[in-house]
Amino acid sequence: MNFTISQSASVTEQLLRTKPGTFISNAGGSIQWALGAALGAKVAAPDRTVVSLTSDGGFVWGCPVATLWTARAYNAPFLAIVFNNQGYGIVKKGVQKRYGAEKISDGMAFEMGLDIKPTPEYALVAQACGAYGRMVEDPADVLPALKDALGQVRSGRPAVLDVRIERE
Ligand SMILES: Cc1ncc(C[n+]2csc(CCOP(=O)(O)OP(=O)(O)O)c2C)c(N)n1
Repeated sequence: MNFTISQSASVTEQLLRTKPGTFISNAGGSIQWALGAALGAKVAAPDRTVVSLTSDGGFVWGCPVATLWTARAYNAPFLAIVFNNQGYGIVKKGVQKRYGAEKISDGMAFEMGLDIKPTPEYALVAQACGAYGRMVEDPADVLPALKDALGQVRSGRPAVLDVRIERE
């Protein structure tokens, strides 16, 4: 399930899927789609490994407590990967382009509601719901974290990787 936004080009470049039904996106504008869609996909196809690729805005809007708790309680584990750039990146970029990046200070971006900073600890949100949660900052940790998280999912526990692609 893919609803990445600012990172969508690199995601589609790197995930070359040729089998139908293995890469599902939403052509509409619902930024929160990937989290609930992953839960639905797992319920519909319990034998498949389901991975949700979501922006941080999409994760927040995806009602993560309800979704992860349900995945845990109803035994529908999936992996959610949060592309955490600590803000509504595409909207921020548009505003900066229109008004000039130098005119939009960090303080103004926050006041305009373009940042999600300081970032919530999404790994802890996951843990609070009985899911596995891990924050990843160092690119060298991405692969081990993915293996870890997929192992958790295969053992029956939903998992969230909070991947920091932009730092404070
Ligand atoms: C339901 C819904 N409300 C509002 C929007 C408008 N919108 C488009 S992108 C975006 C935020 C993008 O931020 P994020 O989801 O964190 O993705 P990023 O660009 O940072 O990768 C919003 C609010 C939308 N697409 N869908």
